[in-house]
Amino acid sequence: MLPAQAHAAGPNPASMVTLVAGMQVIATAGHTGHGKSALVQALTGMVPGHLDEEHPRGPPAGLGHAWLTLPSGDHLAFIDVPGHERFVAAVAAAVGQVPAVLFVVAADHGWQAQSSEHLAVIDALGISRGLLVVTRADLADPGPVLAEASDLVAASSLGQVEALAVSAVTGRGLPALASALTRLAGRLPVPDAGAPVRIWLDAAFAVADSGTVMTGTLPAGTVRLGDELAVTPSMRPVRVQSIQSLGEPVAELAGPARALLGLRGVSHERLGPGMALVQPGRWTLTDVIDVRLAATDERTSSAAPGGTAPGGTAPGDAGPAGTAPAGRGGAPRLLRTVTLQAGGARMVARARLLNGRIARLTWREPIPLHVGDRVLLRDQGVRGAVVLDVAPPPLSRRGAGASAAADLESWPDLPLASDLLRRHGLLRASALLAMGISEHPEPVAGEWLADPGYWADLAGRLAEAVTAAVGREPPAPGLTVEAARAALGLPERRLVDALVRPPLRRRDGLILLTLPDTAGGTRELSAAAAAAVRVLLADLAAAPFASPDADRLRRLGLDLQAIGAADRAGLLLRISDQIVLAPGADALAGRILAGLPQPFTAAEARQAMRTTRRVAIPLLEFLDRAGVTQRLPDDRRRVVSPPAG
Ligand SMILES: Nc1nc2c(ncn2[C@@H]2O[C@H](COP(=O)(O)OP(=O)(O)O)[C@@H](O)[C@H]2O)c(=O)[nH]1
Ligand SMILES: [Mg+2]
Repeated sequence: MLPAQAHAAGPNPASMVTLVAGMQVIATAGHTGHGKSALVQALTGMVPGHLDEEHPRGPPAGLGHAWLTLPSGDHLAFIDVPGHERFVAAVAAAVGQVPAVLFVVAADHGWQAQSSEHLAVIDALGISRGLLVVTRADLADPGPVLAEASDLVAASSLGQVEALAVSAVTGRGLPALASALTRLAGRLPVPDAGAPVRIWLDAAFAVADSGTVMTGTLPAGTVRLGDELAVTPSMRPVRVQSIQSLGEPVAELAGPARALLGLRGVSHERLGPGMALVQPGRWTLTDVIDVRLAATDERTSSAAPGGTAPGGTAPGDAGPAGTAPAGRGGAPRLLRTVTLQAGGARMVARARLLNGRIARLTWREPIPLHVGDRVLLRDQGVRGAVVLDVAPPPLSRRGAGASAAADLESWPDLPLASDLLRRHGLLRASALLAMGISEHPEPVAGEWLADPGYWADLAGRLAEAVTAAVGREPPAPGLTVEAARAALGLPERRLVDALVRPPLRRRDGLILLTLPDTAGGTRELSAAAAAAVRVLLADLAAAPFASPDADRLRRLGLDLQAIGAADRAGLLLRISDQIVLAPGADALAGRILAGLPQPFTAAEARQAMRTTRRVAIPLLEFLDRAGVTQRLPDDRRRVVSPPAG
C-alpha cells in the first residue's frame, strides 16, 4: 500500500478500475498474544499492521489492509484489532462494523479473560457468523481448547461455528482455514450499494503534500471519487479525492470494504477517534437516544471487562465470564453512567432506565446514528442495545418515561415510519431519512408526514380553535392561518392549510366555519353553527334590528337549515328566510312601536326601529302574524297586544 504514490498520481477515474470482485470484511478477536496477527499474516502474506501509539502521525504500513483472495476471485479483508489496554473498545469498534469474526484462542494458553470479554462483545452486538480458530497448535494439543472454546462460543450469538486448529508457524490447518473462510465469505450478506455511507475513522494522517488520508471500514453503500461527504460532529464538508482499497486506487468502492480515502477540505489534525465520514442528510447527528437493552440472560449479562473472569481452562465454566449478576427474569439494572460504544465512537453516557428494557442515553458530543443501529453499553458488564429513536422527545411530564417505555417496548428492532410517526406525530420525510428510514406514507403537506391518529386529532383541534375564535368578543369572522398554526403548535402554516376541510374553509387568509353537509338531514345545531350564532348575537347586541345580510350569513356558514335549527333552539329569532334577529327582538320592536302614535306607517316604524326597509317590512309582517300588530286596510298598523318583557 503506497498512499503517497496514489496521491501523486492524482484522481484519474479513467485509468482506474472499479473493483468488480466482491469484498467481505471480517474482524479478528481473542486474547492478546494468542496469535491473531500472526494468523492473518500467515493467511494473507501481509503484515496487518494497526494504528497504535507508534504511528500517531504517519501512515502505518499496511494499516488494517490485509486480505485474502478467495478462489472465487472475491476478497476477504481482515480488520486485525490491535492489543493494548483499550482492547475491548477496539474489538467492539471493529466487530460493530462487520458481519463476522475470526475468533482466536491459543492452544497453549487456552481460554483467557479477554476471550470472555471479546465473546461478550460479539454476543452483545449479536454477531452470528464466524469461525473459531485454535492457534499455536504446534505448541500444545489443541483438542481440549477446541472442545472448551467451542462450547463457550456455542453459548453466544455465534452459536455453532466451524472450529479449526492451526499453526501459523508450521502452516498446519491453514488450507482448511482458507476453505472455511471461503465458505463463510460466501454466506455473508451483500449489503445495499445504495445504502447511506458512514465510515468511522480508524486513523488519519497527512501524506506528503497531497493532503489528508483516512482509513476505515465501509460497511455498506458506495463512495465515489469527487463525492462530498461530511465529517462528524462538525459536519465540515470534505471531498473524496482518492480512494484506495486492497492496495489499489479505485474510482468507486462499494461496501463492505476496507477503505483508504484521500480527503480535501480537512486537515488530518482535525480528525480523531470517534469521528465519522458520512453522507450528508442521511444520518441523524444525535446526543440522545432511546434504546432497548438486549434481554439479559446467562450469556449476555456476563463478561465485565477487567472483572472476574475464569483464568485458565477449568472445565465447567458456566458462561463466557461466569459473572451473571442481573437478569434471568429479574429487572435489568443499569448504572447511571455507562460507556456507550456506537460504531467507532465511544463515550461516557448518562443512562436512565425508563421502564422494562427501555433506556434513554445522553452524552456530550453528537454522533451519526440510525434507528436500528446496534450499540454497546458497558457498566459492570457488557450489554447490547438496539437504537429505537435517535431524536426522542423530551420526557418532561411526570410519568412520561414510563409511558414512553410502554410504547417503545412494542417497537420492532428495525423501527418503521409508522412507529416513529406514532411517537412524533409529525416528521419531515428528510428527517425520517436521516433516521435511516426511506419508506414512508404519502406526505400530508410538502414533505411533512403525519401519524393518521394525530392528524385527525389536529383537524378536530383546528375546528375547535376556529369555533372559539368566531365566538369570542369581539367576534372574528374566522381565525387567521398563522393564529391557527400557533394554536395547534404546528411548525408550518402549510400544515394548517392541509387540515382545512369541511366544516372549515379557507378564504382570504382566514379559516372560516361552514356548516357540515346538511344533505344528511341532521337537525341538530353543529358546534360550528353554534359558534356562528354567537358571532351574530354579538353583532345584534349593538344593533338589534341590523339583521345580517345574505352575504354575512353565507360567510358565517349559516344556511336556512342552520338558522331554522338555531331558531328552534331559541338561539336566534328567524323573521324570514333572509332576516335573522336576536331572541327578544320581537318584544323590543313591540315596545318601540307601542310608543308611536297609532296607527303608524311602515316608514314611521322603520325610523323608530332605526333599521332598513329590508328588515322593517318582514319584521312588521312577522309581528302581524304573531298578533302583536294589526295591519289596517290603508296599510298602516297599530299595536294590539304589546308583548311582555
Ligand atoms: N509457535 C507458534 N507461535 C505463534 C503462532 N501464532 C502466533 N505465534 C506467536 O505468538 C505471539 C503472539 O502472536 P500475535 O500474532 O502477535 O498475537 P496477537 O496479539 O493475537 O495478534 C507472537 O510471538 C507470534 O510469533 C503459532 O501458530 N505457533
Ligand atoms: Mg495482534
